[in-house]
Amino acid sequence: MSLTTRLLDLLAGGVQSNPDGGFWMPEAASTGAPAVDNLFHFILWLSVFFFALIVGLMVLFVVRYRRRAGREEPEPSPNHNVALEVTWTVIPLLLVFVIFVWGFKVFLDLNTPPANSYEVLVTGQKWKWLFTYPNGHVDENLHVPIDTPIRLVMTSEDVIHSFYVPAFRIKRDVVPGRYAKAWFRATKVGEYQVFCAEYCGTGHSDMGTHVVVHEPGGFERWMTEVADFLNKLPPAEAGERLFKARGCAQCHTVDGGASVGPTLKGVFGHAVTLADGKSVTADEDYVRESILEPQAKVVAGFQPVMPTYKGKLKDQEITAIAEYMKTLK
Ligand code: HEC
Ligand SMILES: [Cu+2]
Repeated sequence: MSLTTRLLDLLAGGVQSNPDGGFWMPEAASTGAPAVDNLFHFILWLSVFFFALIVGLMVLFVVRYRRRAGREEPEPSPNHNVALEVTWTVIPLLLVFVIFVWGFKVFLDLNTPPANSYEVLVTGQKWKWLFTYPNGHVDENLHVPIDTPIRLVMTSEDVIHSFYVPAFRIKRDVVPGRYAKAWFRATKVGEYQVFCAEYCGTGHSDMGTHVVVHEPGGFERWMTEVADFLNKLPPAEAGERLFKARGCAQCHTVDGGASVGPTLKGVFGHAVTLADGKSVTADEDYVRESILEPQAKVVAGFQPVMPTYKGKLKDQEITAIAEYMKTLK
């Protein structure tokens, strides 16, 4: 530890970033986290110190110099004391400079990904996160290798979301029509909670998912395993995976309960009543159309809020989902 960080730690009241977290702080599992924590603790303890000093003196003076019987009126105080005024201006000014320079450095570090970062595309959408890898694999969890800089390029399909990983101390608003960027380097193998930190509608609190940090070599093994599941698994099982991974499960149950959308249990092969009063039999073509053009036939009793999956699901994937729906009797 260099002398400056030592001094800063001393200033921070000896409170350092604790990798396991504590009562106040979540776990710290990225290279950026200790810097954020140290600055936070510095500002916290500085504020505690001045709060105690100012309020303490105030209380002391109020008690000590209160009006009491038999005491003379005090002399009028001088209305100026240059030395005192310069002191209480210059010290806070210096402290604010320190906070600015320190904070700006941390801010720059948090916003400058190393040049060789591994890039993952993040899509926020009502109400899930999707992570797209360089090889085209899409996942609902963010899998990353340990000790590797990961650059996230994030955008939203609909409203403003906010990508928040407390253990990495990163939080970025994800706005439709533009790209938000963030980066981190994970330092501990494990699973870390992801939140959406911007209220984005009814399902906002369902937008939790996980960052899975793999041990060296584990990420590559995971990737080869998942990248090819469409060809390896039986279609119905692949369909089940897609159903969960692509966020269908956010709006559809498979156990008979209605949610934002109708349950998909017992739909396939049966008659469906549409909002315009007509009735259709749910076959492969109907499922395909429901996925690609959800508004073409709207199920009676539901709002037409399903997003289209045109360009997002391949034919083989849609077939797999239809096969999966056949198993939901
Ligand atoms: C934002 C919520 C939402 C998401 C996400 C969603 N759906 Fe839907 N879905 C709906 C709603 C609402 C309806 C009913 C209205 C309509 O037909 O458009 C519906 C209707 C359907 C139907 C017709 C059901 C029936 O009873 O006839 C199918 C099939 C379907 N969705 C499949 C899917 C699949 C597969 C996915 C994932 C790739 C998916 N949905 C994702 C909301 C959603
Ligand atoms: Cu959200």
